[in-house]
Amino acid sequence: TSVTWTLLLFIYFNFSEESQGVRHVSVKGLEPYKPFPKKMYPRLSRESVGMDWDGSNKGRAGDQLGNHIGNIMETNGNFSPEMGMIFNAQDQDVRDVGYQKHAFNMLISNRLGYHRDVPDTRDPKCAKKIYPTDLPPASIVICFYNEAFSALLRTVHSVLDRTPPNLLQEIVLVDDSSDLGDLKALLDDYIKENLPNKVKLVRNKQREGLIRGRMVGASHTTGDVLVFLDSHCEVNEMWLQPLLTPIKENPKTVVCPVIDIISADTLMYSSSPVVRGGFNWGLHFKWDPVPLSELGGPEGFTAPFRSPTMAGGLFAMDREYFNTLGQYDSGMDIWGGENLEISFRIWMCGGSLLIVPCSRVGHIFRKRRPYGSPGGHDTMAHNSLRLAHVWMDDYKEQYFALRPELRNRDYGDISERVALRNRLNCKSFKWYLDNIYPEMQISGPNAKAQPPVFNRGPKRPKILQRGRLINMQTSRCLVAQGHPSQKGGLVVAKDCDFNDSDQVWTYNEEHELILSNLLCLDMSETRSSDPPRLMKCHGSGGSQQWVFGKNNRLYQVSVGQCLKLLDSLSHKGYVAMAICDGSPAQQWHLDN
Ligand code: LR7
Ligand code: MN
Repeated sequence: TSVTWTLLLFIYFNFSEESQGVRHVSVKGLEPYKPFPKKMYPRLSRESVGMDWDGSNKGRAGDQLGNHIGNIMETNGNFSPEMGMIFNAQDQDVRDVGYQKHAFNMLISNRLGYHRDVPDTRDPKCAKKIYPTDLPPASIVICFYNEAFSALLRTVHSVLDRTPPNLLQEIVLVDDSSDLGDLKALLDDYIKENLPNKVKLVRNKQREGLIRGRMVGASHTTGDVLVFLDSHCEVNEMWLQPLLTPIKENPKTVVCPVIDIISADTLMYSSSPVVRGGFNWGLHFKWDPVPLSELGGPEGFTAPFRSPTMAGGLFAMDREYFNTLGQYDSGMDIWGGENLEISFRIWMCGGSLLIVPCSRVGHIFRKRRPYGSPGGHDTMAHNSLRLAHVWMDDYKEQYFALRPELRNRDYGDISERVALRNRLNCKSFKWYLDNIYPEMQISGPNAKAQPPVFNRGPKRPKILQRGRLINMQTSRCLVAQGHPSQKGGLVVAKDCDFNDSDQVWTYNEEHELILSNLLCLDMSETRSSDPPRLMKCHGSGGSQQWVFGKNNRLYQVSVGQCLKLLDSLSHKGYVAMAICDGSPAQQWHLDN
C-alpha cells in the first residue's frame, strides 16, 4: 500500500515482571502491559487520596489540591495504558481543558504526580562510564508560560531527584507572566513549603518570551554552568555528569542531551533514536541521521558527537561563555529561531556544539503549540529574519527565495548583534556550511522540527488478532458507515455479514484497530465527546491506541473512555465514547 508507516520508538515490553499494584490489562492471547520495575519515591497512595480502585471518589483529592487536579488513581507513577481513565465529569473536564490549554493529557500528568521513575534509555555501556568527581556545579534555568502545574513540578523534582546535590547550584524558574491561577499563590506556597533551598522563582512583569526569559533566568544564577530545560521535561538517570564533563574539559563546548520522547497522549517515556540537529532553508530545525564518520572512536556509540544545530530547549553551557558569546539576541520575541541563531554563533565564533548520547532528558512533544504571541505576531518569521541578516551573509537569499514576502519586512535594529559578530571575529556562513553542515544542499525546504521518527518501512507492527468487532449486547458488527477507505468516516454497528471482508478488523501490537487493512480507528485529540472516526494510521499511539480490558470493554487510551453502542434498539447503530461502566452496550469482542 502507499501508506507511509512511521513509528516512534516505543519500548513497551522490556521491563520487569513484578507488579506494583498497577492494573494489568490482559486479553486472551495478548501480552499485558508491564510497569516499570522500581519504586523509588514516595507516592500518593489510595488511602491518602481517598480513591477506591473502582474509581469512586471519596472526595479528598479535590479538597486537598484544588479541583484542577482531578481524581487521582493509584498508579504508583508507573505507566499503565489505563492511566487516563475517566471516572466522572470532573476527570473529563481536567482532560479536555488540559488538551485545550496545554495540548497534552493533563489528567495523566496530574495522576503521575511530581515524581516517577522513567526507563533508563541509555546505551548499557553508559552506566559503566566514570566521570570526574570535581565537576563544576550547574544552575538549571526553566522558563515557563502557562505550563501545567504538575508537568512543571515534575520537571523540577526530576532534577532534584536525579542530580547529585553537590553538582546542583540552584534551579531558577522564570514565570513569563503566566495567567493561569495555580501558577501564582499555589506555586509560591509549594516552593516555600517543599523546595525552600534550591529553587528560586523569578516572575517577569510582562510577557517576554522564552528568549529574553532565559536571559533573565541566567542573570539570577550563580553556578559555573547553565543548563536550560523546557518546563515539561523529565531528566533521566545520571543525566548531568556526562554534560558537565566536556564543558569542564573545554568551556567553549556547548552540549545537548539526547531528547527522549514523552507522549503527549499517554505521558509514556520512551527512548529516542540518536540523531543530530540540522535545518532547512525555511530556517526550520530538523533532525538528521548522524554521519558514520562522526560516530565511533574509542568510546564507540557512547561518545559525544558534533551537531550542526540544537533543538533549542535543552542544553548546557559554561556561564561565562554564555555571556562572552553574547547570550541571546534580545530583539527576538516569544518563540522560534533562537536555537539556530545560537547554533550558528557557537560554531562560527570558535566554539563547538555536541550531543552527548549518555545524557538523556525526556520532553513532552505536543502536536501543536498551545499558546500564541501577544498581538498574534509571527515571531518565528521576525526572529528568523534577524538571524538571517546577522549570520547568514549571502545565503539569506536562500531563505528569501522560499519566503519572498519577508524580503522587505522590518526586523528591528540588529547593529549590536552585527557588532558582536565583528568583535568575536566570527567566521563566514560559507565556512559553517562547508565545515559543519556539508549535507545542507541536499535537504528539502519542508521538514519541520518534530520528534525523531523512524520510518516503519516494510516492517509492519505484528498483528495480534484479526476478526469482526462484535457488540455483545446486539451481536452486531462494527463497520464503516460509508466505505472503509473514506478518511474521516464514522463507524456504526450493523448486522454482521460474514462474507464481507470490509467488516474485518486487525488489532496489532501498536494497539491499533485497522478496518479492512485500510484505516485506523481514531479519536479526536481534543474533545472526548466526538465520535471515533476512520483515519490514516499514524503509528504513534495515543488517539489510535485501543485496549481490550475488564468486562470486554474497549478502552481508548488518549480519551480515557470506552466504546459504547448508543442506541441498541434503533438500527442506526451509532457509537460514541463514554465513561467505562461495564454495561452490555460497552462490551465488544474481536472474533475470528
Ligand atoms: O512566551 C513564552 N514564554 C516561555 O517562557 C513561550 C514559551 N515559554 C516557555 C515554555 O513554557 C517552555 O517551557 O519556553 C519553553 C519552550 O517553549 P515550548 O515548549 O513551547 O517550545 P517547543 O518545545 O515547542 O520548541 C522548541 O523550539 C523553541 C524555539 O524557540 C525553543 O527553543 C524550545 O525550547 C524548543 N524545545 C526543545 O528543544 C525541546 C525538544 C523539541 C524539539 C525538536
Ligand atoms: Mn517544549
